[in-house]
Amino acid sequence: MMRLGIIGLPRSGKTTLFNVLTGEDLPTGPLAGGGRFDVHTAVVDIPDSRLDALSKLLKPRKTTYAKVTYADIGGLQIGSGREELPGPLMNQLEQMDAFLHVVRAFDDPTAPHPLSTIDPARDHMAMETELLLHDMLMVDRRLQRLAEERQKGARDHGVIDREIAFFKHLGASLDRERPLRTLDFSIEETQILSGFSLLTRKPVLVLINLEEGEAIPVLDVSDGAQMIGIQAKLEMEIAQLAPGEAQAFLAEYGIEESGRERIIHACCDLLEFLSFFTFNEQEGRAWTLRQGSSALEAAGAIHSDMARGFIKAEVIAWDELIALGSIAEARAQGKLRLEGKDYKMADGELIYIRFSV
Ligand SMILES: Nc1nc2c(ncn2[C@@H]2O[C@H](COP(=O)(O)OP(=O)(O)O)[C@@H](O)[C@H]2O)c(=O)[nH]1
Ligand SMILES: [Mg+2]
Repeated sequence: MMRLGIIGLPRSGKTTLFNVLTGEDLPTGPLAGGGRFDVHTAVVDIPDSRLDALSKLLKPRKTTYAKVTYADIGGLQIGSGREELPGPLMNQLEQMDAFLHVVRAFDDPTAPHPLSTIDPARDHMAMETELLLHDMLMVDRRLQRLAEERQKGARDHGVIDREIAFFKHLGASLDRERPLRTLDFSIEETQILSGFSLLTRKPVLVLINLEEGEAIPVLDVSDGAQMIGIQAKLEMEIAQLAPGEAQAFLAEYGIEESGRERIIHACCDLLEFLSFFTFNEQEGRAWTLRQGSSALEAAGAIHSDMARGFIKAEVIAWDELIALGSIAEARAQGKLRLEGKDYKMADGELIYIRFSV
């Protein structure tokens, strides 16, 4: 399951966004949180209109959406990265697959900005800098340890020297203010890194929290991050309306996709996830996988037995099935393709696994 951590300066709208994404009703505003360490977590369905269309056609008893975990992580602020982050905060940040970085562009005198003025470019850099500083600290500490190890002769010198060179390379990138997410790592390097919580490795979706009707400012977020505009407060008000009212409201404002859907879809792109679907009489269900995953990995996501006893997969794109009108018709026309275990799954496919254990 995808885990997305909401970060940003105090009063940027993190908790407001969390409410939008999860349907919760946590208190927001100057009296709530205010920069202290504070985490709220919720697991919610990923809305998926493709799954809805398939369920309408195939009529399973129930429909199960893929899930995502959102965590509203308060406590990162200017100066946080200069020393070691408190354990519980570090622990939370480390667990995330990606960050949703909320950057404040709205003005609201009742919720003063911690730096008094509204400056999205400054705030974006400030948070990036905290993450960079934190990673520098981790890299320096590791280099010290490696130097000690080398002196003691604890491990083979060649191995230690390679690791030292690698961490120096990371340090050089950080010194140039290049987040580690902009670097490519070999399998060996990824293994070395697996024991370290380096925060700038994680993908970031920058969410510019706009004033109603305001255009998105031009920010340089080219460092492997992506950016979209949101109106968290308005979205929260919409999310708290009754479903029928919300529809009317969205239509009135000419909003095609709710903020919640837009953000989750941007995250799936950012993290290079794909969705696939399984159906039987009982249940129609959506699953998420890394892009480039095979049919065998898809089977393994459903059940380890299916991977172990994998024979073949029958595969069809969701919209092709909708156009054909039924599984029987798809089969009759030879559109239900028979694929082997190495088949690379594409986004939006319906799959039936043939297996025997
Ligand atoms: N005008 C406006 N106010 C917002 C928006 N998003 C959040 N706020 C307000 O900003 C204040 C701080 O929001 P909150 O979600 O608690 O920020 P957090 O400290 O980052 O969790 C609250 O008073 C919100 O109502 C927005 O999009 N527009
Ligand atoms: Mg908050």
